[in-house]
Amino acid sequence: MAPDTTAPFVVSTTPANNAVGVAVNGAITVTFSEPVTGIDGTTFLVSANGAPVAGQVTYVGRTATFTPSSPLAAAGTTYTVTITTGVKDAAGNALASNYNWTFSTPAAAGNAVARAADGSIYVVGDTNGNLGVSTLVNQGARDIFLIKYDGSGNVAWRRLIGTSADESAAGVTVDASGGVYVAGATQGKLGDNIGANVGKSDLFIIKFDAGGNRLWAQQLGTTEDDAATGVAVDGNGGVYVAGHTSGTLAGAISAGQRDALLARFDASNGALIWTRQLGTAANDKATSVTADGTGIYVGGTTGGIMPGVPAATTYMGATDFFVAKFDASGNQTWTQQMGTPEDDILSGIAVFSGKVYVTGHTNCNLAGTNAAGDVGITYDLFAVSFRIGDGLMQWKQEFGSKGSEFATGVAVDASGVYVTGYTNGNLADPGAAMQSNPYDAFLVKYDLSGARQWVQQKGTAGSDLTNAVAVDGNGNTVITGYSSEPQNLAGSTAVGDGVFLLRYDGSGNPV
Ligand SMILES: [Ca+2]
Ligand SMILES: [Ca+2]
Ligand SMILES: [Ca+2]
Ligand SMILES: [Ca+2]
Repeated sequence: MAPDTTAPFVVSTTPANNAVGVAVNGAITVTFSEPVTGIDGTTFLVSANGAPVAGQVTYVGRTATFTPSSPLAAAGTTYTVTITTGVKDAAGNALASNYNWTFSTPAAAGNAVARAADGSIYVVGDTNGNLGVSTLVNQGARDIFLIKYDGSGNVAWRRLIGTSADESAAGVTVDASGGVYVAGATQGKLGDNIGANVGKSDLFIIKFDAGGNRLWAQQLGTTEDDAATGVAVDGNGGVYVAGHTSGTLAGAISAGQRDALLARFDASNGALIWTRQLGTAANDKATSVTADGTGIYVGGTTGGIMPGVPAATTYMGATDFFVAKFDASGNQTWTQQMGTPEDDILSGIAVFSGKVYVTGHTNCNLAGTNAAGDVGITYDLFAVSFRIGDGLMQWKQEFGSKGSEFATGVAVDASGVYVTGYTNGNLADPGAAMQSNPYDAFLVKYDLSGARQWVQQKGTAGSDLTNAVAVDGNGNTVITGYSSEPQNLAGSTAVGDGVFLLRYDGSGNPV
């Protein structure tokens, strides 16, 4: 018999090359013309905008599967997959050349939501489209949107803002006078204060009045990537943007790699008052910010020991989280850090009546035992409360199912603490087997002492991913995100391009 000299080749992939709108919970597969060897994490590579994606590779028959460690990013991220020539057939023939393909995730998401004192609701997000509204013009690539709803859920106005480059929205807040602040990142120039983009992505903040008129726009950045992740007002004329920078802000010192940042702007005219850059030699970022009359509270993640933590604090491993309080002058009042040997990722922060509340997710035992019992693999949500005066922890809770829970936001009022996110388990029956459906949206209520009150889980046969929650002071909540089947998401307001809005009363009933 003649020796086998035929190189193996790729027969098919999922997602297909150039696929768009790929569900973020999906696995990536490649099928070969014949059985192969050497297919593993070193020969099956996935990257997002050039950054490696973590995951596990399994191989059965002629098909290899890459399962990402966490869901793919929504909002139009492009992924590149490479199968290298390290893959060989049984006779030792290598793949003739590296095989590459690309795909991208959905083009839109609601990323943040805020409720004004008059009951109106503001939603921000980003889209590659125009929300299906012919009067809105996309300037190119991804733009940000801002929509105002009245208290009855009717659209008051919509804005689509951007440049020919990519924009992303991360935060929205409303001040007592009805001023609306939107923050995010742009690869172009959105700010009125600069002549051109400083380099790569810069952060921006834009103020609108309650009628949707743009009042001012500021852009801040370095020659490296900079982004805002949240925005908050203090009630005293200060507006604050949290985020991260891979460069060095003017007047600051980089601690190494990516650092967290906090910047104060004058709410009346947008003037930059001060910036703070803080971090460790590893990767750090602020993921959220809130404020009250006594301070500004920044939550984020770190790969080291954040400056300002109590002396006994240790870095536990992988990603830990931190909460830092600043005063209006930019002085760091206190900082707390928590974690486990695995991932502990803070995603939301809220303050109410002397306590600050954070949420996120952990794939370890942060507050109790990982619900699925598989440390390092599946995630639970967490909620932790700290005292605002000195940062002393008040309580911590971990909650999950046999699947993974990814918490994305928290809101609090006198009625309780509301945590939102998405799960591929069943939070109403946490011991049940992991569902075969993609992710569902969830909303979990705790009382102010950390006792769990109720759980709402809602989804379609597709992906339903919640990114943010807001509460109105009377326990009425609203959540926003992305659904691949918004028309099938019961009770939702379809915003356009897959963005949804769901409202609940304080008892968890849909309204
Ligand atoms: Ca754009
Ligand atoms: Ca930049
Ligand atoms: Ca750093
Ligand atoms: Ca950790």
